[in-house]
Amino acid sequence: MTGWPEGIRCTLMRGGTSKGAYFLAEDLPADPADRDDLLLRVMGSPDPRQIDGLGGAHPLTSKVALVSVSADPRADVDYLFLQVGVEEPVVSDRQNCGNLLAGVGPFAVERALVTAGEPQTSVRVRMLNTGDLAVATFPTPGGRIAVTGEAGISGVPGTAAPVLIEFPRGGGPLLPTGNPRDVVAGTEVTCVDNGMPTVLIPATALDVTGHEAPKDLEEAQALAGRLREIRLAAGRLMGLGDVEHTTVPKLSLLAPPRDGGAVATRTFIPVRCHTSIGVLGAASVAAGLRVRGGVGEGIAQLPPTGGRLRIEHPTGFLDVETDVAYGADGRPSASRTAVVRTARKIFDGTVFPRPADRSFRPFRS
Ligand code: NQM
Repeated sequence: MTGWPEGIRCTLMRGGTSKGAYFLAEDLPADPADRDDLLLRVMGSPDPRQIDGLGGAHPLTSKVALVSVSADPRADVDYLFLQVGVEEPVVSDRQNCGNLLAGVGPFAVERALVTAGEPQTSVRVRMLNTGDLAVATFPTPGGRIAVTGEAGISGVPGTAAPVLIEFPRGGGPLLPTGNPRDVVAGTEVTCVDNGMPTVLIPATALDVTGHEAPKDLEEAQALAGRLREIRLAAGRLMGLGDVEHTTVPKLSLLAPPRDGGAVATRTFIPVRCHTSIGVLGAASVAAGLRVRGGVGEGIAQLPPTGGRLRIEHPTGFLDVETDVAYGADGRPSASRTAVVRTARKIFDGTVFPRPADRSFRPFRS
C-alpha cells in the first residue's frame, strides 16, 4: 500500500485563486494518518520548493480536495479540504477552503458523481471541515462543463465560465468571543467567523498602512512577532485552543479602501501574506465590517444597506454578497453569502507519490 507503484488517479485544478490536487475520497487510504503521509509524498512536502511533488511551493498551491457522494440528503457531494504544509510535514483539516470549493462541482460532474444539467448545473456540497453547506452553480451547455466564459476574478489572468457559490445563513456564532471588539495582546481586534475564523486588525495598530506589498509585509520581522502574539491569544479567546500549529484563525489587516471598494485588506494565512484573499476569509471580513462596534468602523466605507461589499486585496478585489442581522438576543448573524469564482481543470491523470520515508510521521493538526 505504501509504495503506490501504479500511482493514483488525480485531477489538478485551479479553484479561484488557489490550485490543488483533487481526488475521489475512495482512491485514498481511509486511515487519516496513512492518507496524510501519502499526500505529503504526492505534494513533495516537506520542502520549501516541493520539487519532488505537485505542490507549488506556497500554501495557496499546496492544497488537496477529497470528494465523494454524500450520504446527507441535503447534499450531492461531500468535500474535505486538506491543507498540506510546504516546509512542515503537516496536513491539516482544521480549515475550509472556498477557493478549491469552486472546482468541486465541475470535478463532481467530470467524475460522474453528479449528472450535468442543461444549461447549468447546481451541486450541493457538504463541507466536511465545518459541516456547513454550499451550492455551486456553473454553466453546462449541452450537458458539458463550459471551459470558456466572461467571468474575470482578480488574481487570475483572463476570463472563464463563472462558478456562483452560495452559502446559506451561517449556523455557528458570527462573533466567536461574543464581543464586537476584544483587546488581544494589547491590540483592539474583531474576531469573526462567517465560514473562516478571522481576526480583523486595523493596520495602523501594527504600524503599517495595510497597502504594502505582501512580500514587504512578510519580510517585516517585528510585524511577524506582533501577528503571532495576537493570533495565539485570539485563537484561545475564539475557542480554538492552542493554534500554534494550525492555519486558523487567519489575520486580516484593515485599511481604508483605495479603489472604490469597502476596505483594503492584507491577510495572513497565517504566516505567509495572501496574494489576494480567501473566499471564506473575505466572507468573514465582509460580515465583520457590518458588525456594530467592530474595528472596521472608521476604516471601511460601507454602502448604507446590505448587499455586495467589495473587499480590496493585493491583486484587486473580491465582491462578497452578505448581510448581518441582529436577533432578539442582540447577537448578530450573517445572512446568505455569495461569491463568484472560476475554476479550471489543468490536468487529469495519474500521480506517482515519492516513495515512503519512514524516518518521519506526519504531524496532524
Ligand atoms: O478562505 C487561503 C485560499 C484560502 C482559503 C487561506 C480560502 C477561503 O485563498 O475560503 O479560499 O486562507 O488559507 O484558497
